[in-house]
Amino acid sequence: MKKTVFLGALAATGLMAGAAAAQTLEDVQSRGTLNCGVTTGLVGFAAPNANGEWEGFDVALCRAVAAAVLGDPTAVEFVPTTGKTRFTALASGEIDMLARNTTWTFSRDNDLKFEFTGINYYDGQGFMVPKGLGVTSAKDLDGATVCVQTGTTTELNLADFFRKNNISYEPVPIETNAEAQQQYLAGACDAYTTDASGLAATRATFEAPADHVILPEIISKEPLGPLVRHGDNEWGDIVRWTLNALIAAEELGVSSANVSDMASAAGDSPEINRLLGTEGNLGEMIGLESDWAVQAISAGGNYGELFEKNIGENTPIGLARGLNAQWTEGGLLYSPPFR
Ligand SMILES: N[C@@H](CCC(=O)N[C@@H](CS)C(=O)NCC(=O)O)C(=O)O
Repeated sequence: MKKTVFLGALAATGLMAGAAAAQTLEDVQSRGTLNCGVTTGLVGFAAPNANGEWEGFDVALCRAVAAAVLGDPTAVEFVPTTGKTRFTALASGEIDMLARNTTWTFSRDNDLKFEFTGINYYDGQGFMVPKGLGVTSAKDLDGATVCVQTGTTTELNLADFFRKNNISYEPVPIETNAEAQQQYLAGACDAYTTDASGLAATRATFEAPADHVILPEIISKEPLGPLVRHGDNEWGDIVRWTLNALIAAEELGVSSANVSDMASAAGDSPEINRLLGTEGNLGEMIGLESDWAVQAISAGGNYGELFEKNIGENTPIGLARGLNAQWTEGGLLYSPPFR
């Protein structure tokens, strides 16, 4: 019942924000900064570093959008949001876009009235347990206490999984990843469940990561991506095509190391020329400068560079590309053409 009331209120806010939504590009340009909603902290995806600067794979997307629109990847105000507060923050206009490990679902799109503008990480939900528990499969968790973040798809999938397998569990509801980590390590729950990337990121910060295992079952699809308000199409296109530009740049071999060279004069790849604005007028079509994609790619690199730097196999998080490889490498990343 409580949930219905909450969603109802959110829908009303969404409608009010809808009227102002079409303004977002102008708002960002006149403000001179992008208000980007991120997590409260998930190392590798979005967290402040020792100097208090936000870093991570989702943070990099905010910076790429700021670079494309404002020519400055540092012109971003990062707004920390929890699983519960993120949608109100977007619907109310407090943030211009959300880049926060957020799963694209039917009801978030159609009921909460948001527009997902792509997928920057194909994920799925998993479980982590202390090795000492001796559990090797999620199906052995009958009767377990499970730490889970509220306001997430995680909560719903957890219920579905136990119901489908006719086993029981006791949820330990938690608001933030930091709190979940603390509760889990203190033994307040037998298992922690969240997106598999989040489990890897969380475990990487443990003192003894090897004392914890991530169980083999992936119980859901979690296509994570950036979102804007429904009806905010022009702005949505900018977020969508900035992500596509980073993905296409990797496919086409454009990187932070060679982008300024490649952008200095038209080369012999027509698609690279269109992407970098040395040919055609794609920038104008999207309401931006002709070098918008050059700016986005220069901000932190192409998709592959952002992946390797923040969450890849040579980082403590150690994620393989897997489904997040380019389509040419057997993965799901597939940018529509730049033409
Ligand atoms: N993808 C799921 C779960 C998102 C989620 O809350 N993930 C956690 C762990 S991966 C997170 O980002 N926590 C950071 C925080 O607590 O601020 C959803 O969209 O509901």
